[in-house]
Amino acid sequence: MIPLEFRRLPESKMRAQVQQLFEQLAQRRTVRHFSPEPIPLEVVRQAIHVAAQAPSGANKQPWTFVLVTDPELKRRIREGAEAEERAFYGGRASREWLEDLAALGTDADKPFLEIAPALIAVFAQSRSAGGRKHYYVKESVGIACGMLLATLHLAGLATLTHTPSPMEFLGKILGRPSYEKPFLLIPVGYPAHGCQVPDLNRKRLEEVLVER
Ligand code: IYR
Repeated sequence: MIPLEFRRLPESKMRAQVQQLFEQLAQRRTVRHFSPEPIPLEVVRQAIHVAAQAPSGANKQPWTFVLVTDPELKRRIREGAEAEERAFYGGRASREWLEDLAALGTDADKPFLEIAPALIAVFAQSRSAGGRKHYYVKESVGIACGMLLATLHLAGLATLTHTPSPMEFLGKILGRPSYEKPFLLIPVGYPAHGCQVPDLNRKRLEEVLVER
């Protein structure tokens, strides 16, 4: 054990911080139309380093982030994703699911997988390379992904949480070992000029918070 480094803030500072974060993060929107312009990759690498500070079950840190910028790999990932998405939109998805997606305007075409300058493929490790068990893997990797999305947004970059399903093609294309399962595919970049997003609302605090 070592002493904790912890700085108490005056209440006025606490309020200001949380208000500022609310205003910034409420602005985050999933973007599906990217500009092909390059982005500072060092910022993306640092954002991944931030994500890797997330808490995890027994501190196993059961995540791998693959930063993909190679055009040929992006092309193959698009090909793999679109094959799954065609099956999804062409019959695998229930009618209710397709109804729920209608407002988003999505379909099986995923040009953003080639246009976005970078893709982050996040993998969840069910165990270590040496065979040791990992715990609460989805919770841990989910928290890290939340931190990653928030960081990239605060750093001025747009993201999309893309989950073609199933994603087995990702592990094959990127040469990941069998104990790593694809978790999330995150295109990163600047929004295309004139990019539009669905007009959606977030729930009010009273709808999501219960106090007892
Ligand atoms: N993976 C598909 C479908 C899709 C599913 C959900 I849930 C979304 O919030 C959005 C899309 C696609 O990417 O089009």
